[in-house]
Amino acid sequence: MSWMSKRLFAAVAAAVLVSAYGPASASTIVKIRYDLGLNSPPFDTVHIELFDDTPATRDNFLNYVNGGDYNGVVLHRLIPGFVLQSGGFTWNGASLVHIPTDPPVVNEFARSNLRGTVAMAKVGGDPNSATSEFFVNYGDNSANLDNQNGGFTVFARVLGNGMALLDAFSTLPTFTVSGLTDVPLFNGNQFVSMADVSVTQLRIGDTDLSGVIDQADADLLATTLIGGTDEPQFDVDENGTVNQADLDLLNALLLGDIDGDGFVGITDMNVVLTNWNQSVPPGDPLADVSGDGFVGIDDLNAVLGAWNVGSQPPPSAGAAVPEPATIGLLGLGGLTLLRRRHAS
Ligand SMILES: [Ca+2]
Ligand SMILES: [Ca+2]
Ligand SMILES: [Ca+2]
Ligand SMILES: [Ca+2]
Repeated sequence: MSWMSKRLFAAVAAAVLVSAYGPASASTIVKIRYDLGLNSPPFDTVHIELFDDTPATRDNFLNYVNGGDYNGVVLHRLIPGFVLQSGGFTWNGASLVHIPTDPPVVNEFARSNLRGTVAMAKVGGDPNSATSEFFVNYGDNSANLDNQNGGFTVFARVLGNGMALLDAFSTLPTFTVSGLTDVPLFNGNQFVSMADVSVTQLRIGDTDLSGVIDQADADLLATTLIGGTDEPQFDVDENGTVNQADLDLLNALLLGDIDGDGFVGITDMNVVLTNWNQSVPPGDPLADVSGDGFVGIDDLNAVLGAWNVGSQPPPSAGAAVPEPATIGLLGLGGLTLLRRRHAS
């Protein structure tokens, strides 16, 4: 083993100790994918994290989400620098009509209406009147919205670079449609609608929320260690703080995740075992994690070193997912056997 790979695997071993931390309580994440028609920016999805300290508001919002009620709902009120409001109206071909609403939810104002937070809209003069409509705060609206009408209940925040997309919306011209005075439209005639609003699972380590875990996520995490963040996808070891240990663990994951599914497990080990004792061309990434041109114990150690790190993507229909405990036993048994073979 070269000096470099010794250093590498020492780092991996250190990362394994860190992964012994238990997972923190998972927050609820809702993904909002916008239908942008032909006007597609580089991305179209925003993730918001729901707060647990406004439970009635959270559950009310989730009722609409899980009922599919927000799908097709348009952005209907844009005030640049102030708010972007949605959650109320769909276009029926002739006018904007309000979606059916559940009974109003009790006001739970607790957090400030700061930039990037999401709050419930309500009827003037009635603090407990929020139903389906919500808005994103473009700026620090605390001086106004924390006091008006009992305070507007902040129940979520925009994650990652989601505000970049919402900021882009704020440049759209607005029109009066069906009596609503500030409706943003593309090309003067195209609504911005929410194509899909659904509860989703954040993949820990997918720091840029792209859906795949790769070097870009490690690069972003490295930057974040300087800039600071408390977003859950950055906290790879799920201990509540983001620091070097998370970067070490993410790097270990990238090393051991040979098949690139964002999780280090049995499928990665199988790639190593299938190619065991084979010489491979220099730089061939297949199984030869250590890059020494040979698939052997160092590559297996990389997989074991990050074992069970990452989050497994949802299994495709019919695919069997082995129990983690069983995987661990198989893996360790295989290691003992292979070490013996290697030494002889
Ligand atoms: Ca990613
Ligand atoms: Ca951490
Ligand atoms: Ca994998
Ligand atoms: Ca190797």
